[in-house]
Amino acid sequence: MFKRPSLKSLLPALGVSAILVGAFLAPAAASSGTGGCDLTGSTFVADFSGDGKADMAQVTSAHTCVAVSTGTAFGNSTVWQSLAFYGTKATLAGDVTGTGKADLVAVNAGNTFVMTSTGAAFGAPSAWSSTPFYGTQGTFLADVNGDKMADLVAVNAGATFVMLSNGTSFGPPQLWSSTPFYGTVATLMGDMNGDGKADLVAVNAGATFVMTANAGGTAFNPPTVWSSTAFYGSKATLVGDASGDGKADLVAVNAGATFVMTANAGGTAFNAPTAWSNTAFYGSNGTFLGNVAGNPTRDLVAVNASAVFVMVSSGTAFGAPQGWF
Ligand SMILES: [Ca+2]
Ligand SMILES: [Ca+2]
Ligand SMILES: [Ca+2]
Ligand SMILES: [Ca+2]
Repeated sequence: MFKRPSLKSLLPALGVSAILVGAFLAPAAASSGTGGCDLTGSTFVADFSGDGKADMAQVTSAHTCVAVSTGTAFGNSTVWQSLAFYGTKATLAGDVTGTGKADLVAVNAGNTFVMTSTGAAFGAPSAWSSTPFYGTQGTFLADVNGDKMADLVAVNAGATFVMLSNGTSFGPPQLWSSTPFYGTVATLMGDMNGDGKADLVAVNAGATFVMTANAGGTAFNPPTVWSSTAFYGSKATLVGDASGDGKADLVAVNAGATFVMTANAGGTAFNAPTAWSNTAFYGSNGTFLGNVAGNPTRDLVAVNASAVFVMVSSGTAFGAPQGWF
């Protein structure tokens, strides 16, 4: 989900915004040192400060930095924890404590650690599980039972398991589906039907399937076809509520345009694809969906080596690129 394709930087169409970069970043800033926050490392877009606007975090082997969103830009990136914090199997962001502030989770082969957010810093890492728990097809952090605390989900080739968060630790693994369910193009998670519980999405070359979390939040329902249209992006395929109706949508980022399939009103299938932007827009260090502007819609964020751009969603389209960092 947070893969960092090795892509070239943003296309020339965005060059006009590049002049904003110098205001925030010293040229050739080093990644080492206690205060050397820059755009190196893995990027996460989530609301770490808890004000309703998604922020940007950078996890490096030296420290974790956060640049808080003002709603129209990301502020200075500052050290929130001066420790190395990442998992050998996965590093994930989500609100595991239910405080409204996103935390960081490191999944190792034999245990899982959490750094909780205070809203202005990350606390010291603490062990939340000493059970080996990760998936061969994907490891995700999402609230599958609707209690506002993000849970760990491990997708294997033949089954999907969940470890529920209780706010201070992850519980024992539970079998949530014994149906093989993952996508040949992408496996993603989001609340597709708007019931407050995260669902699994499998994107294949010619169709997209969804396994919704059941009403009781105890297992995944059987898979259903949500679209038989080929739909994925050459640069990124993302899930998030771009339209702002409470149901997550599927976003395909191509080299020259971005398309969206919104979830239908009933939360039972995807509507037909529509173009939301004809601007080339993707990042060399990752492309993300997050409500950085603070409205109900998720915006598109392109993180490059030395600059970050945002296209704010109107609910039916993405606006022109803006320099945010
Ligand atoms: Ca925030
Ligand atoms: Ca939960
Ligand atoms: Ca759901
Ligand atoms: Ca939506």
